[in-house]
Amino acid sequence: MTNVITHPAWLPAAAWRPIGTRRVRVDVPGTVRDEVEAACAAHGGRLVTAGEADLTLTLTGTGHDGYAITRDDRGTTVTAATHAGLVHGLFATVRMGESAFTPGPRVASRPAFPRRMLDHWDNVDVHPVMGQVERGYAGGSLFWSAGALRTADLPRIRDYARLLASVGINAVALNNVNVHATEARLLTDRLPEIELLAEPFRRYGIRVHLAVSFAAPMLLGGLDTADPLDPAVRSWWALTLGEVCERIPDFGGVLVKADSEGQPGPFAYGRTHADGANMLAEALAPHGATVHWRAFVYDHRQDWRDRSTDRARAAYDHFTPLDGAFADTVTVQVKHGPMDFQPREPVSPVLAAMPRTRLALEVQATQEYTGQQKHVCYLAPMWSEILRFRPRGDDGPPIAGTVGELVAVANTGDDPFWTGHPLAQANLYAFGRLAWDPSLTPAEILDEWITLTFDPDDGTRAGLHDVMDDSWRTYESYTAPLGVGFMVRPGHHYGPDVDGYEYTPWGTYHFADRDGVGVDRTVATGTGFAGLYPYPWNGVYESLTDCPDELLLFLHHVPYTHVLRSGRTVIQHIYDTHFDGVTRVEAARERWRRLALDPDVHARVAALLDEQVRSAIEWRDQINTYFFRKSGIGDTHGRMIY
Ligand code: GCW
Repeated sequence: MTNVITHPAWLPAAAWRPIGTRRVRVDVPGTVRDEVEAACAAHGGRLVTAGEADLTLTLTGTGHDGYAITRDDRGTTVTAATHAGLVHGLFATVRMGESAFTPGPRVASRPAFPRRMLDHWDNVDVHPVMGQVERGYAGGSLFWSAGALRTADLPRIRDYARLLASVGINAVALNNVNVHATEARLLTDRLPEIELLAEPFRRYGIRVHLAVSFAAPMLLGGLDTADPLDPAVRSWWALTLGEVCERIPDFGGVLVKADSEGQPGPFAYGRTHADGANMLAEALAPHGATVHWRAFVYDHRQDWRDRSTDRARAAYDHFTPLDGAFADTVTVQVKHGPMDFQPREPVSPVLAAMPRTRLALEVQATQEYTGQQKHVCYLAPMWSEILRFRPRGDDGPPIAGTVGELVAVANTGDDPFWTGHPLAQANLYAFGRLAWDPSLTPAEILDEWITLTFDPDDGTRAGLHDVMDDSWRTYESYTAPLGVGFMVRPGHHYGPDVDGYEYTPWGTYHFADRDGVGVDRTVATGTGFAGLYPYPWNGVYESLTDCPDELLLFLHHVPYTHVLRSGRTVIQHIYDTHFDGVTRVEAARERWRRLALDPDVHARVAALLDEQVRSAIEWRDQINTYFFRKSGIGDTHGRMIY
């Protein structure tokens, strides 16, 4: 059945009115002209081929995918060197609204990162545990349903591509990095499905990428090895990927999760991850396609009794010795934190330790650990903090100047609101905008999104900011404290379970006992993780007094009576933030009730806020009770702890 998207997110028809009511000239055929033609048909304007125009869109010169907009008495002109640049210039004009047509200073913009990529974790088959989309909280896949391509829904995929292009995204990986048997075949006999999917994305300047299994030569090619140095394996990849690139000339390349959580990889053959990645790069480079190789490699079968292994070190230990060994067309894709997309982690030390490797920063728009699109959690403040972090201190470059690309795990699906929680659309929007321009502030991006999506009056705008601006810190305040992470229910990862992962093989421990809590990752007495950072952060993180409060338990094991930089004890901080977090969610719910918005959006968010309040109370009570029982120390304010 074709699922109709009833809420077109931040590109409602009304947003096109300023363009669609005017005379517009587009000098090149293709998507830009089609968009303008549709806008004019809807709003009464005219697409002209010559003569006077209020708006002219034209290709000129050579270079990057940026654009320039000039506005004077004679009209507005958008210029770009590439068709993709003109698409971005068109959407920038939409964002500007009427002001695009009043004389003003020239606007010139180019993307900070040449590749701005979204990784879908979509399966072709319904996976028995993970479902259609791994960690998907927005309904089913936009691309596949129960084993089959959603061919009838290609128009919706086109709408989706348009939405992504409107925020500057230019690359999409279509399938899950955990590649199961059916999905492995997207490379070979199911390749026609990728050909079909590539078309709507191509229209908007977005290249498609595929997640592939490292064992594909065995799974698909009948070989008895996947050893990256074996000539038969190499030629299988060269032939297979050559065929893919022939059928899809703008194929972006492959994405690989290897030697991680059960996925096959080069370790089985005593080879390095550079050997594996370079083999694929060699096959793809002649066709202008690339390799994304994930650094998320760790031992997920760790003995919890083993205190010498620290999962937070794993990516660093595996990858930094290979700096300089990767081919030019390999991008090593690094999760933002050393563990796994927790609401609060230090920035991964890998990002500062591989200067001779092209790196991508990977963030998680899908809210696996941040409320699963049931809780309001606007993530731009987190991402912005990461991008602004300076691993070498104030004199060194920020992460935004250290990595070459930005990647987000997608939060979209066939839900009528695209993202399950309607307000989670802002995360997708913000990811694209930050990847284009990391100097934008989270509040200004949110403001853009609010304007485009709701066209609100001042009160509604302020209300949306109240509910969303600080929602990530609110989420942090009622979940695992002070950067210790996890404490979620094992498996699905929703809701609290303080000891859920404590005695498991996953390497995610908090070590709480009657005396204290936290992971000693110091060089002096712990796992040495703090020493993986350059100066000054190695010293800051090593020091119990200098370590930022929000990361204290990520880096140190301390008594409950330890006094934080804030002046509060750890135990009192836990109680205070958990009570406060619930109060803030309740206030957000009240604020929301008073907002006048589209009734469908209002009702959906209102229902989700009820769930968020319920869940926040559950978090508060389990965390507070757990630490009260462990420590025996009461709340100085005498509030109810069970
Ligand atoms: O956070 C974990 C998720 C897995 C995911 C993995 C990864 C795709 O729980 O579902 O697998 O990260 O990033 O590879």
